[in-house]
Amino acid sequence: MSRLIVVSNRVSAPVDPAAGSAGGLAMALSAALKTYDGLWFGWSGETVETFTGELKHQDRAGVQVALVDLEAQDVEEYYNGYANKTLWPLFHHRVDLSAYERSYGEGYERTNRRFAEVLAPLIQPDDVIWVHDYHMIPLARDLRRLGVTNRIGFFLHTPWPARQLLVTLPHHRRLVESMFAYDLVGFHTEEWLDLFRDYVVSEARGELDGQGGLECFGRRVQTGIFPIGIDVDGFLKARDSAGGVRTYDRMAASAAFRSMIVGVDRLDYSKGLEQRLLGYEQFLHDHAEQRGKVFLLQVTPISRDEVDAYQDIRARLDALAGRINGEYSEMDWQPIRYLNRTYRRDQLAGLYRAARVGLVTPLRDGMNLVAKEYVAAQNPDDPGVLILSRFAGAAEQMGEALLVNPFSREELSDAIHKALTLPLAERRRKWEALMQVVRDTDVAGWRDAFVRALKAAPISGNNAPANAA
Ligand code: GDG
Repeated sequence: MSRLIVVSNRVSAPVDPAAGSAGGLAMALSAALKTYDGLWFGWSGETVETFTGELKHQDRAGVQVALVDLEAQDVEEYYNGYANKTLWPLFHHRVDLSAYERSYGEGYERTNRRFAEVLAPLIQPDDVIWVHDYHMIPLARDLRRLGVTNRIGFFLHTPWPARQLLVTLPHHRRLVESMFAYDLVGFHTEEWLDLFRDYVVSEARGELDGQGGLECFGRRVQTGIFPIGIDVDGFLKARDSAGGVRTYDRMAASAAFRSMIVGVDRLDYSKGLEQRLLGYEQFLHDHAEQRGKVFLLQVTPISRDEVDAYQDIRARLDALAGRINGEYSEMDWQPIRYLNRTYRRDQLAGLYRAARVGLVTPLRDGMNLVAKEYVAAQNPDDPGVLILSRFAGAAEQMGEALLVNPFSREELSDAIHKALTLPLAERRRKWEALMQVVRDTDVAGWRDAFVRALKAAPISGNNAPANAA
């Protein structure tokens, strides 16, 4: 049996899986690595004066992990720079926020080369390599340059941007060309794959081969759609655990005679948090009869605080939540509870269950797992209603949610009102259809489908493994 090597910028294999704090993706990849006797490789999160390439090997509950430290300059240019200031905003259609500096591009290339140089000696002839996300797009090209001929797959967790926006990136062609060093490139949705194809065909003059493959730059790459999901059984267990039930009880008591609306998002401009608060404000304005009867609980852990754009949006959200609360609060009621902190997974599950409405309104999102978690946590006899942005990848599968355009505060207001007043029979019908989707697309199925497709991908001449049949 061939080994699986997972590569991602940060390695999230939990030290103590029983603690239940690791997300579904971390658990699913860890389980696969145990089955396939594999290895998880990435940045340690530590910085050093001078890059040495020295590997730190760890055994995390049976999962082998190999970590490498980066130089401060690498972190600044590759991680904070090119990955989070250039590609992340661009891939989320925020060209206005996408900052490009030559040093970022150089740092990105250099750091990926370093990752490749450290990883290559660990690779054995039969290994299958699975690279994750926008931090490491050129990695396969750099591994090929070092003579690695194994099967290498890439999965993008974010959206792929429209061609007209991607061309604003200096050296966009080089970035896309590097994706043709993979054997398989996967996206969450048909829409992201279509946009990728559009670039390849219209900008780079490539061709579709009619079998899910694309030919361009003298190479061929297989493509596929792999919608990610959650660990449904694990999440239900968390919901029904002592911590999950305690949180549910606490929140149900806190929401007595009131309906709770819940939002859970990293503090990120792609999540549409400002627009969400404005939509909720519009709802309070449009439906005076609902004031005092609902509240919005918004859990928003701080993320990427080193990047200016994140500090800006944080300040704007603080001001907005404060303004709305100042304007609408009563002595015994506050319309928004805005929390910049994280909770354990079992607490989140209990929280979702106690919420009458799940408000998931990103402006653009690769998939969005909160939508699936909210659905999974509901009580089948009395389920809440999911309001979902049509611009989340999840909307491609979750058409039974109340789909909204998050840029329209009136539409958000109408959807909140509809969700709060939807009859029980209709809530149940919607929930059953959505829960089926959540079950049909769980994270283990996603992982297995990708690995299967990678092993089955036709090998392009240049990449052919020495031992290919
Ligand atoms: C990227 C793509 C794609 C949030 N707050 C807490 C907490 N969370 C957990 C949620 C959920 C996860 O973080 C967030 O996942 P999302 O999918 O919503 O969003 P991103 O972080 O942007 O993820 C996205 C995903 O990759 C997978 O491919 O779906 O489109 O952007 O699981 O529950 N978890 C805990 N405490 C918190 O306070 N424990």
